Amino acid sequence: MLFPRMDAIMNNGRSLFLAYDQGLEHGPRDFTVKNADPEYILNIALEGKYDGIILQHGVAEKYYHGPYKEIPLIVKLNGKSSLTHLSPFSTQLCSVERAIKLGAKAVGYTIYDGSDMESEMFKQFTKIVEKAHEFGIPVIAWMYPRGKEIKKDTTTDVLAYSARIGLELGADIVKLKYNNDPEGFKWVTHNAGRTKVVIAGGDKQPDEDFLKMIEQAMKTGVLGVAVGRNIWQSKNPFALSKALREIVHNGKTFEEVKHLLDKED
Ligand code: FBP
Repeated sequence: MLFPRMDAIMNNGRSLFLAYDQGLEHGPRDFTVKNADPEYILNIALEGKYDGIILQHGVAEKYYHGPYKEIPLIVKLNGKSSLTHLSPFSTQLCSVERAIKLGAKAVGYTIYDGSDMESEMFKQFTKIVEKAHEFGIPVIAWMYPRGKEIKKDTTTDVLAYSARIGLELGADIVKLKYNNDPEGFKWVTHNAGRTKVVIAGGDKQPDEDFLKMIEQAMKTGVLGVAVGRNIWQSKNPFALSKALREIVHNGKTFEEVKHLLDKED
């Protein structure tokens, strides 16, 4: 087994990932004419110097070419649409080997802990960890507690349990929702142990509120962020990415970077 090469998706000990798998998860309701085009997103990732672009294998195969290869690719190995209302379950769609052929530097997988189907996802995820680590590829677990017993998915207890499951199952990074409770979230990152934590973005919020949330979250022991709609649904995704990068990678505050938002893309 090789030691997973985390450096390929980190910079100065921090990570900034751009998520673009929502076309499968949510469908075109998230899109405009502009951001439905994967090239638009890849240009944001390239210019914004993201440490990873998260794509499904189909999009990677058709668009991850030429200059875009500079952006480290993270292939999401499972996924589901929002067209069904079955128990939360997201099955594996792409193999680790295919992801590597497409150029992946890391792979991702969503686990709905708390779902009736969690054992199936635990099993698939564990096999992915085994295979990816044979190749020295880090594995990111989207830990999304979901199911009849999960009344609220952002309490500190629920998030800390999710973080811990990620560690127990061999994730190198867990992706979690941030609950706007910095003290509580320190308990969450503590429970992740040597597994690193990145936070998800969620529904679009005003650019300023989004950056303030990230500034706060960065003080809780997280590695960084893996965000999508808050960036590419913004009117100024390029300027916003620059400001975000300053906060995540250079420890700047919202007050120090807000002037960057004045510049229109
Ligand atoms: P956003 O920053 O746009 O919320 O993306 C994060 C993400 O984890 C995506 O990778 C994924 O497509 C989506 O959220 C899943 O969201 P949900 O299952 O909550 O609808």
